[in-house]
Amino acid sequence: MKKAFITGIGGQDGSYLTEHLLNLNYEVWGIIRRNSIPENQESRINHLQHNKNLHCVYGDLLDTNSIEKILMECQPDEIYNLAAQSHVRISFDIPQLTVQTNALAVLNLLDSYRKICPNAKFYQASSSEMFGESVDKDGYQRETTPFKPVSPYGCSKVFAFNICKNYRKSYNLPIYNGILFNHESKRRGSNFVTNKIIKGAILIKYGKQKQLELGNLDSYRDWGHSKDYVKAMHKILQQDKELDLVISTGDTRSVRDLCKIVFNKLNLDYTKYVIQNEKYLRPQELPYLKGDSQKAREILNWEPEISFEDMINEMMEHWENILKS
Ligand code: NAP
Ligand code: G4F
Repeated sequence: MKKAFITGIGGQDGSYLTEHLLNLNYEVWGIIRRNSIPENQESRINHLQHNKNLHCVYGDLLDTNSIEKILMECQPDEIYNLAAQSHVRISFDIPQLTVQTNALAVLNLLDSYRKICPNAKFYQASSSEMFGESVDKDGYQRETTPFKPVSPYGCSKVFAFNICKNYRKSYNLPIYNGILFNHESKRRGSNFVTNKIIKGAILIKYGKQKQLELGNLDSYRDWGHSKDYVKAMHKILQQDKELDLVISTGDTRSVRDLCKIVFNKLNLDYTKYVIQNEKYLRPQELPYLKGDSQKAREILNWEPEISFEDMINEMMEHWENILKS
């Protein structure tokens, strides 16, 4: 039985990855922070707690002792570093904590891993936010596109990406980067734009909210489903050769398009309800993301299975059920 250690197990991806690995007969270990919001654990991970192969323990990426204790006890075959301050706009409000968590703590984790279980394979949750304002001439971002990050979050993830590559080469460690484009689900935090729009539109439909305040409606994102993307994470670690791979759908839509689609499904005209509030704008915006995941599709034999339409329907049904109950 293989053992996996997941940081960020209580997050959107951590919870779907745990389900996936338990189904593949892994023993899964993960850390939950002391101050994690219990309601998030309730909707994401608690339904798995009865599984004897799951061990959720208290730990924090900023507390190296807690990490080393768990690594020594668990002795994992695979490590998935998914923990992060993952909100881009908030990274402008708390840049230091963002860098401590997303960059420095990755360096510390790599050192602990190198000391305690260097044979384990290591997955780093890298992000399309690293590309920032960089787009290839054909309108895509891919593995060879230069990084030009435009947020403290993006900068922190570029550091983590680079230090992972540096440790891989310097110490001959099996370290892999997945460069994932945006991915969503009903478990997405409701302050990310997809879930915020869907929840807001449904509250408006049922008369519980009058307007929806958003930031920039004219940025474009390549949105996939988290369930598909955690399968890619696992496939990346099954490769013999260490890799850095882009995972994306290859389609892009604007935030405005998303508003239109969601409100139309509820027979509402979004222009009557959506207003802009400056507090949701970012000091610097990443205007456009569209990923070319050709390399991953060939090497991993992976492709997204859940369509954008089905993902939006699933998320809408989720909020409608919550509201009805
Ligand atoms: P998420 O839902 O925000 O989950 C992040 C998890 O990290 C949360 O469970 C959080 O715990 C935990 N965490 C934060 N700080 C921590 C610390 N100091 N110690 C231990 N745990 C800590 O994010 P996600 O969408 O699942 O994303 C997973 C990873 O992929 C992140 O690294 C993110 O940056 C990256 N990524 C995401 C996307 C995407 O579109 N979703 C795309 C590319 C890359 P609490 O519950 O206690 O806050
Ligand atoms: O949903 P978002 O907050 O996601 P963003 O910034 O693209 O970051 C997500 O994807 C990254 C991968 O590229 C991950 F690395 C990261 O961890 C995170 O998961 O915003 C999407 C777009 C942005 O252009 C934003 O300006 O929506 C725009 N937006 C407009 N109004 C808004 C809002 N975003 C949020 N969160 N809230 C708004 O009111």
